[in-house]
Amino acid sequence: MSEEDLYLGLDLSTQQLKAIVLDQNLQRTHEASVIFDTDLPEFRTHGGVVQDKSNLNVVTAPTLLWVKALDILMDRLLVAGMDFAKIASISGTAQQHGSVYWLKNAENTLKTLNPDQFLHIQLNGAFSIQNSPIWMDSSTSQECEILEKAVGGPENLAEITGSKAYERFTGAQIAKIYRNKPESYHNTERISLISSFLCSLFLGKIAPIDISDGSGMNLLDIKSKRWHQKLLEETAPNLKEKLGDVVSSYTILGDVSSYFVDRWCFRTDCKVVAFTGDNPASLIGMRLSPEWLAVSLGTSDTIFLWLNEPKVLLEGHVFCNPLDDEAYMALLCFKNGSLTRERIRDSCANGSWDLFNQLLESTPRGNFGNMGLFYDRKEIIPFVSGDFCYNKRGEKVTKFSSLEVQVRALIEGQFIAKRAHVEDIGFKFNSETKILATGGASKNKAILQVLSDVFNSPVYILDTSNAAVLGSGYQAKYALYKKEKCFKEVTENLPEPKLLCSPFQDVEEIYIPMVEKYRKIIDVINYANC
Ligand code: ADP
Ligand code: XUL
Repeated sequence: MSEEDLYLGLDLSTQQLKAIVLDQNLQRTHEASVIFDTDLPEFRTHGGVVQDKSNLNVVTAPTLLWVKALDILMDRLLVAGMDFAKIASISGTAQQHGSVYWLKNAENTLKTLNPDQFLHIQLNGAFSIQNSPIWMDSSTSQECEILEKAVGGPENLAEITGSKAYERFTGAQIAKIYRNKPESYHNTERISLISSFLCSLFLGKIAPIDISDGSGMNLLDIKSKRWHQKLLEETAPNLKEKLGDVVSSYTILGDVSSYFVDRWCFRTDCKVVAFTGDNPASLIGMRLSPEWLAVSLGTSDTIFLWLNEPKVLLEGHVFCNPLDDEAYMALLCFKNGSLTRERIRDSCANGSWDLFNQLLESTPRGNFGNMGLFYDRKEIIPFVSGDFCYNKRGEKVTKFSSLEVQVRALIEGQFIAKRAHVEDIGFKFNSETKILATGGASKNKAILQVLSDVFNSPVYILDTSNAAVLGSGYQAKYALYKKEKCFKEVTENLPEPKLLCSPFQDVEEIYIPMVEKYRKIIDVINYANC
């Protein structure tokens, strides 16, 4: 290992393929990206995906698009001045749950690629299913029922695999392919997750699925870290052989393939480290440890937690931890995040975040007892939609008495709900708890102050707008040094998160009762929906 060594991280997300190159201090030296819709218009994707016109629940992406994107990305890195011979190791990440179907003999093609030709020319005939189902698909409710029944219900499935059955999860997607296209299924040599598919291109053979991304399939026993036999049998025949064995997320899988050595001048001993899902990679990129709660305020809002023990979650997901085989991580997804905040900003503050913040800051903590819950789209946790506004007497009203009350009701309501659900999964708040805020709305200090108050915890920010791709760069280095150093030591030169907001003294008196009020409201809504 030399001081000159560099680390390559990749992220194949829904809309683009990104690469980042990091030096020994994990500072970026090069970056490149390929936007699917605009850089590869011939695939006719919108937002990187293809929605079936006859059934809007069916959402896929052309597998070859991703291969072609890699051809372009490599060229762009070269144009940016990249000397690939300096790269000591590669790791990567991808949108979770989607699957890639390799046609018989595809592995042989991968092993014998001609360095004079593009990958997409040579892999054109390598897939038995041309369009990969992705995480936005929601067309597999029947298959979900079958999986839950196979193990005695949703709770048992959640205990075994970390999640109850979800339509986007890979098990249900594979089951649907087997039922609808049995011939294509039988012609499939191997099935990869999108992360292990991208890894396979660098490795020159089919890469194993890592346990962390593998936890997003409803097929892996997250405690034994082995495929669950009964669930495999219920899904499709001979599935074990098609999936191959799983590995720890930081496993060094081997040297980069001769294709990359001959075409792009990688060194022959450049290591390929297992690739993982974007949420596990974000946990790495945020350098999360057990006392932290990461709250990402993006298009949708997500909460990440480090777990030392697995838990049974009926709302949310438990994945094997990508840094530590003994540990786990929890992920809670809330669909109504920034887009709902934008809706209220537009109706109350004329589209201005500054005005929105003035309104928010002109109301007191607790909002005079008013409380609002706003779900523009059917929420994931809880499974409800619509606006729910309650005045200080607890009466349901159609709207609040003023714009400022409306704005505070939205922000408090969003964070009160998150606190309730984080408590529900057993997270214990104490004086050590710290919140790491990321995502687009983490720029907004007024919103973060409410987050700090509702959770009664200090809020920090980290300049990691690209946590997933950074995480894969960190993992590339960590895997090489794992025998000598822990993750904290490998990343010790990176800046610490910056403290932005601290909670006011009186917040527990105000927000503990509001969290209880929220629980009652949700019970009533759920009862009415039954
Ligand atoms: P994604 O989850 O798609 O990666 P981002 O994390 O980039 O998205 O977040 C995008 C969102 O950030 C936008 O929808 C926007 O509403 C929100 N945002 C940007 N600036 C602000 C701000 N100053 N205050 C609140 N929200 C903001
Ligand atoms: C997580 C999920 C998405 C995808 C795409 O369960 O479906 O976050 O990983 O980013």
